[in-house]
This record gives sequence, C-alpha cells and structure tokens, in this order.
Amino acid sequence: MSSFAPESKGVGSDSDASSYDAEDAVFFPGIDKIGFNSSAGHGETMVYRQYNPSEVVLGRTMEEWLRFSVCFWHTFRGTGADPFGFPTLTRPWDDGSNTLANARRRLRAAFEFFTKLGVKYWTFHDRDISPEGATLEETNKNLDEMADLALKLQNKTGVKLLWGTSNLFANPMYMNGAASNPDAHIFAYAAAQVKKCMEVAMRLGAQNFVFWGGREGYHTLLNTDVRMEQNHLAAFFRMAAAYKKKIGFTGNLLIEPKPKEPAKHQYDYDAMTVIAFLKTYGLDKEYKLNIEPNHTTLAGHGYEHDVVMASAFGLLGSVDSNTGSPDLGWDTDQFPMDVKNSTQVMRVIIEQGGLAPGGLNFDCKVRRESTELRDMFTAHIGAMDTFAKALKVAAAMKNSGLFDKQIKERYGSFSEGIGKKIDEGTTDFEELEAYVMGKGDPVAASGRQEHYETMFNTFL
Ligand code: XUL
Ligand code: CO
Repeated sequence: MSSFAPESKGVGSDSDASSYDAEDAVFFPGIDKIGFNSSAGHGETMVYRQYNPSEVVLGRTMEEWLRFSVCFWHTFRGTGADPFGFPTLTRPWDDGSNTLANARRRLRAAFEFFTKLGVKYWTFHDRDISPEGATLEETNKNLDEMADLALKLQNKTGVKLLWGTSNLFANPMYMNGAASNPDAHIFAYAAAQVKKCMEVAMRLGAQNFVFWGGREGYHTLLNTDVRMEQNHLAAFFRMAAAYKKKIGFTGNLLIEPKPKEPAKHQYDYDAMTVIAFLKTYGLDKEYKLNIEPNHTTLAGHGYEHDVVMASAFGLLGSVDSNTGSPDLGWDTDQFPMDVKNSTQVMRVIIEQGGLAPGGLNFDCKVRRESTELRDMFTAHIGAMDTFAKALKVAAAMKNSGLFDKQIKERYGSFSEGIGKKIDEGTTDFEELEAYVMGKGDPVAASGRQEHYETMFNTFL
C-alpha cells in the first residue's frame, strides 16, 4: 500500500455525508448482491462467471479454498491521491474529516460492500478504522469504540476478521522505524500500540495478526547499526508472541516481507530473508509469513516465488493477493487479473492442503482513474473470478497427475542407491568419489522447460 492517508483531507463531495448516519442508510444504492452466472455476456462485469462459492473442487468448496478477504485501507480509505495529484475518489459518505462519525459511516459502508460482494472476511489496520486522538489513551478509547461497532456489524452480517494489524508507519513518530527505531521511547510506543491492537483483534475473533515492517529498514548505512536494529526487531516479535500467549489469542502471527518502499532497504526483504531472520532468532515456531506477490516482484523475483518458498518451508500463512504492473517498478497494489500467475499460487495452496486460517486478502486498490462506486465491485469480482478460474486450472493440473509424475521422475535418482543414501545422510565425500570412479562421468539430462511450459498452457 502506498497511498495510505489516515488523515486525508479534501475527500469531500457535494452530498451531505451526515445523511448516511441513519442505521438503515444504503451506501450502494442500485447495486444488489452479486450473483453467479457462468454464461453471462462478455460485457457484463457485475456478475461472477467463475466464482461459485458452493461449487466443489478437489473435495472442498471454492469458498473454503479461496477464503477471500477485502482490505479496509485501500477500499475504504484510499483516496486516489498520488505524489502528483490530489484525491480523485470521492465517496459520498466520507466528508474527509478525522471524526468518529466519519469512521462509523465508512465502517457501515464497508459491511454493506462485503455483504453485497459475498466476501466472508475483512482486514484492517488499527488506524484505518479509527482516528488517532491527542494521547495514546484517547486513541485507544476511539479504537475500542470502533471495535464495538465492528463487532456489531460482524455479528449482523456473519463477515469475519481474517486479520488485524497495527499501522506502525504513517505517524511521523515512526519516520525512523518502529521496533527498529533508535529511540527506545518510540519502540515502547509501538509495543503499546500492538498490544492494544492485538487485544482488539482478538475481541473481533481475528484468525491471524499481521506485522508489516513499513519503516523497519534503513535509508543510509552511515547512520545505522543494522545488527542492533534487527536485535530490537527480534525482541519486539518475541514480546508480541509472549503477549499473544498471555491473553490466549489463538490466531497465527504473520510477518509480511517487502524489499523496499518506503524504506530504501527493508529488513524483511523477501520470504527467505524473513525465514533466515526467524531461524536466527529462534522465532520460527511462533511466526509464519503473509506473502504479497507485488512485494515479491519488487524484490526481483517471479510472481509466485515467495509463495513457493514460504510454503516449501512450512511457513506460508496467508496471501495478500495483488499484483504489480510488470512494466512499472513500484508497489502498485493492483487487482490480480492474470490467470497464469494466480494458477501458480493456487497450485501451492492446493499442494499444502489450503491456506486456513489464512486467506486471499485483496491488498489492492482501484486505479485513481476508476472513480465510480461500481469500480470497487468490478475490481473485486474480476480478481475473485481470476482466482476461481486459477483454482479450477490448478485442480485440473493436479488431477492429471502429469506434473507430479514428471517431477518425481526428474528426481528419480534420489529414490534408490547412492541418491537415497545422500538424502538419508548415510554417505560421505569418499564414498561419492568412489561411486563416480566406478560408474564413470555422468551425462546431464534435459530440463525440458519448454515442454513444461507448453503442458501448462494446455490446461488454461
Ligand atoms: C504494504 C502492505 C501493507 C500490509 C499491512 O505494502 O502491503 O498494507 O499488507 O500493513
Ligand atoms: Co500487504
């Protein structure tokens, strides 16, 4: 996310926002619950043609496999402002004020949106849903008040909280980092903020709690002690895990890697960096990863790379299912519309037996030029259909057995003889040398990349 604007001003509109204060106010008039119709015409984009929640794929419903979630920050706090232009996304219920009344309207609009879309989960940062006050005490009081309303709306609609997280990056106090800040007082404030947010998330039945280290990194090494900063980060994560146990919160704790933006270098660079960090500090039993593919591509990897790596080490907890623009070099947080990329992700999710208690969270924002309320719907519908189709394609690939069989054959030399001994750890360099001397030099086999790529295409 890059356009987070907790105190965005100027998002006013001609309509009177307070007319949405009534309990029964309708925020999206003229838009009904989105239905499923697999034969809808090409021009219809307010309908699901792939996502049929109750359809069973590989023994589970689509809804169970996909666990879609809408994020509050982009979809209900995004203004369309960018470094070159003012807000473009005018929401009639949002008067741009930093008041609790405005926060309440946004939250009620959000639950109408989730319900009409038919999405069962949502995610938020503490500061998206609730305005900061003059002191931490006042800020916490506001958050409690907003949590009361969120709980009421969750109970009324059946929508659940996939995860909550603390915004430890927007407040100017955090400009030099939160848990990696050189000032212990700011470290303490960040700890207090997470403590409160975790309590609120638990009260709302969160299934996970996410940490994205927005400003945990450096801009110049000339003023930075990188080891001390990472020791502090580890201390912070250790205390968060201890507090989770203390209060009996049973959700998963997840760290979300990102290589850069806003910091020049962020410590949670990519999946393998976070895994090494967790193992270095003995935290790998307490934390899993929330992977965002746009961050993965920012790190210079292919779209599905971090999902594959995290899962391979048993640490894939959830996915912020978005995409970058392959021809741009920053975090554009676009809605994922590429079936091939999403299929690669769904293959991993199928292989590890699902994502629960994680899910596919749309950490995505409509383009600043997509200004109509219905664009909020079509963006999510298009992305959900993309992943639903990807699920079906990945299931067909799995059912064919072709990839499993050919990959198994490719590594076949490790299932017997000397290969088996390597895997079992029962051989050594001397024996391996003797093996080659006895057998003669090996001949390299083709990797057949184009064969695999062509085979993949046949399933699309
Ligand atoms: C930032 C990002 C965040 C996290 C939650 O790029 O993705 O929105 O998902 O803080
Ligand atoms: Co994210």
